[in-house]
Amino acid sequence: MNNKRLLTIQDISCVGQCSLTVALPIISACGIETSILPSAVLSTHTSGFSGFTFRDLTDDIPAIQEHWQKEHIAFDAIYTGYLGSTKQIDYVKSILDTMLKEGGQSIVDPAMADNGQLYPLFDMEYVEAMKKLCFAADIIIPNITEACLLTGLEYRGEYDEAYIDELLARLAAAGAKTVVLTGVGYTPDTTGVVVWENSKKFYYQHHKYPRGCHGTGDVYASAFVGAYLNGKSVTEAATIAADYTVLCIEKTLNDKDHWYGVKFEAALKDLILQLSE
Ligand code: PXL
Repeated sequence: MNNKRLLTIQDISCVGQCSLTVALPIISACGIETSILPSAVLSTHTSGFSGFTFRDLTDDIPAIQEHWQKEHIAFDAIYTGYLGSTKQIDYVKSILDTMLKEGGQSIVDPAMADNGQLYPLFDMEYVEAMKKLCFAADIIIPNITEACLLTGLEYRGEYDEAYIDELLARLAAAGAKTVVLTGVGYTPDTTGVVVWENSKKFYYQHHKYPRGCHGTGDVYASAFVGAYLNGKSVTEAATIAADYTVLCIEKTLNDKDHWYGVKFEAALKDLILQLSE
């Protein structure tokens, strides 16, 4: 166990294996003290369930921040995911600006869209606010859809390396520091992750399973954060998180009823082993 303390800000989807119910166990299993700030409480996630409840916790955030400041609480890293409202993004930006220890790292997963579409509760005002958070962060973890929304590049389901280079160039021009771009595949049966750091590009390709699994973005980002805070480089952490996510998908594929998330619990021991190597 190292002595790093992380804060993660994202929603509690009570059922559905995403956001905090994924981030907390994965990052804790990586040996990192994990504090949480729930952005909202939902009965389930919003992709595939209907009639979910949604309680926005935006108005609770300033008092929570104020209390932490009175207690001189600060974090070695802050990792944000799915947020509750456009107004909340400004509050979260203030937490990133004021609650990190010196040299602390901010890691933002814009968690707002996939497969060319915004998630149900979001609009372009939310995207505009998310730009401010992403372009101030040390590391961002968007998928291609989110990167397109952040840069105004047209989303394409099929693309070549020049398209990805254009996306990375636009992110960099807008202020992105280090980018971990997920879901990048140049052939039908492969996908992977592109890391853009210090103007250098690194690509890790792996197998793509035909069935898309919900929640893999959160599993990936959480494993990345856990590995990175264990002292792995960005490229090592990106690779470890990719291997872990693929394993989680493999543990889930044979269960047709398990459509709402991946069985990340079944692969945690493999992630822990990887980190001890
Ligand atoms: O996995 C991203 C996510 C997180 N939280 C909620 C969601 C989604 C994706 O749909 O609906 C509530």
